[in-house]
Amino acid sequence: MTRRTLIAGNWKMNTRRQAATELARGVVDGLSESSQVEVVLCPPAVYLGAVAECVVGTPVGLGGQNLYAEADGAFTGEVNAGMLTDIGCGYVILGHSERRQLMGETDADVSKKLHAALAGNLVPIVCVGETQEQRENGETEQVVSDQLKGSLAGLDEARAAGIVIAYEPVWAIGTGLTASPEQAEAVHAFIRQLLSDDFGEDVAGQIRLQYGGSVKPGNAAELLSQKNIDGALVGGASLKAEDFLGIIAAG
Ligand code: G2H
Repeated sequence: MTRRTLIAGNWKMNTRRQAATELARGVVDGLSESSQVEVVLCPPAVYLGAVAECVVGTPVGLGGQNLYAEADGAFTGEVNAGMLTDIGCGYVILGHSERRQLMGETDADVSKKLHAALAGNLVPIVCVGETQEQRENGETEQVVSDQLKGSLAGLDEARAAGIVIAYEPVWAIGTGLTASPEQAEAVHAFIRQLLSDDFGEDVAGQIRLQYGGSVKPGNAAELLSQKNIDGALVGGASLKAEDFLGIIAAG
């Protein structure tokens, strides 16, 4: 099963309009024409429109960092799937650990968002991952399994093949610590097996699994060479075009 490598830049709550457009243009201009890697930029929601203008007509895609799982209505401050597709998004990050930890997002919330994303023709990038304490207690597989089952609740085989899972060990996010390629591959293989149990081997073989957590140009090639690592969700290193392009080149 060949899975196209997917490198997504999660800009989190960074940049201003000018920095966002310069960064997007830097990625678009620096992308090798022969690159086989799929590239997606996920800027803050308020800059999606400005970044969309930079990437429209290029191979670079656009994604949201979150959505609200309801149709239009009285939901002050929220953005829904229809708005994201309208502005040019093809992807949306869901259940990032920062949203789980800081905004109290639960697996049930993520599941609702997943179904809203799919109904809105967005590819969901569903994030899972254990904390340092959970890893030290030997709970990694249980935590990842619970998050995955809860977040994908109600998903059928037909739609499962199109989703993306990002394994992001919380202890490696923005800390400079990175899971070793072997540590990351072990959890990715475990996730692939869980997906196979739920959706069958064929569908599981089509689902792309990204690694996230302090991915940099210097560690990307080894991570991306692992059998079950099909891409990267990049935070800090996606804020400099040169670094992000270095990661893409490693794919
Ligand atoms: C993990 C990752 C992007 P960073 O959150 O989602 O961020 O690369 O800064 O660890």
